[in-house]
Amino acid sequence: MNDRLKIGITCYPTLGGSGVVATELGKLLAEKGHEVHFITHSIPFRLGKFDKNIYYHEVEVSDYYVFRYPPYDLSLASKLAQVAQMEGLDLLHVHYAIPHAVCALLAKQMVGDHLKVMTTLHGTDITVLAQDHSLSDLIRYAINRSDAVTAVSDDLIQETRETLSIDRDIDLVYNFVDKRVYYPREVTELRKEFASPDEKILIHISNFRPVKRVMDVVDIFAKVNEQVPTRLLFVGEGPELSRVCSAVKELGLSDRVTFCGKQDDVAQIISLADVMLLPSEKESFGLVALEAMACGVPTVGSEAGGIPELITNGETGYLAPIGDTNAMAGHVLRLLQDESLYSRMRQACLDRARFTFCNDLITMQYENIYYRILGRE
Ligand code: GMT
Repeated sequence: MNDRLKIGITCYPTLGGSGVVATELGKLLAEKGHEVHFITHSIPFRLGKFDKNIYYHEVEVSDYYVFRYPPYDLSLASKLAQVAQMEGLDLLHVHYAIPHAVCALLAKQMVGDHLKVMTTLHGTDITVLAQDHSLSDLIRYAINRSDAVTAVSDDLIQETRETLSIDRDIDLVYNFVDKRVYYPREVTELRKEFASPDEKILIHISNFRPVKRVMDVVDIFAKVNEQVPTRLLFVGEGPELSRVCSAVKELGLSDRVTFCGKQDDVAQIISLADVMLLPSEKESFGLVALEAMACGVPTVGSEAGGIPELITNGETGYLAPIGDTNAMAGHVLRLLQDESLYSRMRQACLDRARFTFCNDLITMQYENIYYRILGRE
């Protein structure tokens, strides 16, 4: 390693893909010898075992009676500045412009210009919040003032430029999975508990927000199950869950569908499945599809956002227009009924995950940007 860095990381510690990527990146940087300080409101859920290079600083929110709403953002900014000064941080790597980049920029003003701010965009800032005119100027400010900005897909970069009229450099750094965790697990015995040998298994993992179009998953599954006996595993929870449960019941499919709730060992569950379903309306990247790819499980989903940059249509999965559940069901059936196609695609998945989205490569890309903004290339 050419230079040991002191890095502060802020993310939503309990939120889906962005929290996972931020935490895994911090762990990998610590493994490489950097000193990593997580500054968040609770311990990141994937932080795991103790490491001498990893520190955690909790943001406590003051709740004085004069505050109508406890000011989390101010507490975060003040904690970022404190930790940066106390620990002599070189940079803050924050995930999401709102509120994290805004808070980091405030901390930078308090600490001094030597503290660099790098912002990673994961989607919702741009695809949801930037549509709100009361927030768009603030998001633009956070992006323009950061020392470096990265986005998780080229599609998100283009959308950021168009939505917010931004012309500064934005680096493309794809998400990654740790190949030591995401690989095809040996699940022969466990699989017997979910399906008989003649049955196939489909899986969907999400936070069940409307944008995930989980009802399309039910629709695709019902169509596939009419021709090939199939089981469906749902992993995760969220606002659409009860609607989905009711639909499954109404279709008389309850005995073929398992709602697993939130799960930690995602690689193990994915390894049970034959196909991952991701029919989202919006998806800046689609981390679950990469997790599946690394376990040798192809994805069938929509062409939304950055998904086509991750899934090569016809090689590592199949994509169809958003909402076209007939086409998606057709693709699943083709995969499930053609063994040689399936094993070719499985191998292509393993290769692509290992070479293009590998943890070593992506960690190095982030490190190079850190050194660049610190003038230590
Ligand atoms: O998809 C979500 O609702 C969660 C959100 C998050 O913050 O984790 O996901 C976003 O970031 C992930 C990690 O970069 C991406 O894989 C997801 O595609 C992205 N979600 C959307 O764009 C809707």
